[in-house]
Amino acid sequence: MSTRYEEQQATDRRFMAAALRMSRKHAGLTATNPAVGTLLVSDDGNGPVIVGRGVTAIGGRPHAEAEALAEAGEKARGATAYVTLEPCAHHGRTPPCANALVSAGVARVVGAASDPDPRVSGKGYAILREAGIEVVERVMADEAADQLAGYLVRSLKKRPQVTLKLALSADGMIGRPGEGQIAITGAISRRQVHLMRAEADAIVVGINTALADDPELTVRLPGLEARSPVRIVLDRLARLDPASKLARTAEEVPVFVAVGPEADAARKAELEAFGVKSLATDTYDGRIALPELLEDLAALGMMNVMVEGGAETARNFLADDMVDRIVIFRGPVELGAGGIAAPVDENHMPAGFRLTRQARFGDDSYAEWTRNF
Ligand code: AOF
Ligand code: ZN
Repeated sequence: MSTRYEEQQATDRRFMAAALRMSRKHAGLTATNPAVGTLLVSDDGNGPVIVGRGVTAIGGRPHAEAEALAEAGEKARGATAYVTLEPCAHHGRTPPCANALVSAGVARVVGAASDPDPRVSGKGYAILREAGIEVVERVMADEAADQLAGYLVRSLKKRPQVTLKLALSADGMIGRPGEGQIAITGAISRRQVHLMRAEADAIVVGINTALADDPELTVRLPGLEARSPVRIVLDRLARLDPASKLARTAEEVPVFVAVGPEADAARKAELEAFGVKSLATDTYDGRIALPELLEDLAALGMMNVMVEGGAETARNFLADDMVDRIVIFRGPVELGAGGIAAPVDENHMPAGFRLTRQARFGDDSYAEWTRNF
């Protein structure tokens, strides 16, 4: 027989898991704000019923709580609110969510992650408790931290969370020199990559990859085409080809070139005529200063950046200690001698990374390593 307390805990976890899943709907669409989920659940003795649901709106506002309270109306009175992030306590562009929950007569608030934003940090929960609301913190906190990692990393480190994505052949290569894009992984992996793109705020590649592969770097999943994130090329000398797919689609999906002070002004102007925007960045050792670039991206509100290639770019991000998550898709094909060796693989992870996810996508294996932040 489980106790009432254990039953309550199981119910809380179930609804928090649902709130977390729901919030993913807007992952990658809410910058500068994190994508938060809220469920309002009332129980009149016949079991819990969801009376309101909210996800941080596209563009970041209204906040999740406001959306859920709007749906619930009077039904919020006496309900339990499940919030994946501590409700805000500040008068920003919207009134504080903590106060809105109090005014609506919510009886209980169950929270997952705490908000490191100094305007909120602990104050949101304090407002609720002072109003006599029962507050339970840190329910599914690890899962919430994983999902809100981009926001948390940005708050703590003033840069976005960086995910390094690699597709490796069975013999540990990422490609063959001069051959452009080679299919290493299968269709299911490709769809996963596109889903990851959809949930990111930006995709980064080096200029060599942009020139060799002429990639588009958009989301091409049915129904999610509109969710392509910003595309960024590390292009110290502004060498991106104005005839490239990236430049030619810059009006539809933004393209930035991170250029050094030594970039040719005429080349920059030519790219800008296509709608490509330049991000002036310092350089060192003949390459773009990644910490500075990432700080600029965080200042633009970005929380999740995905690094997609190539080997040199991956190596630079690792060398500068700017990687938080490494994901490896490994396909069954062999590329043979003369291939471009992977900068990192399953058996050679940098210190501090631990295996956090594994899956199989058709004939490919997938694994993800994460570093604590
Ligand atoms: C919430 N619910 O759904 C989100 C929150 O610029 P503002 O006024 O929108 O405030 C941004 C801050 O709000 C952000 O730094 C974070 O602390 C919080 N995000 N809070 O109560 C939400 N997205
Ligand atoms: Zn809020």
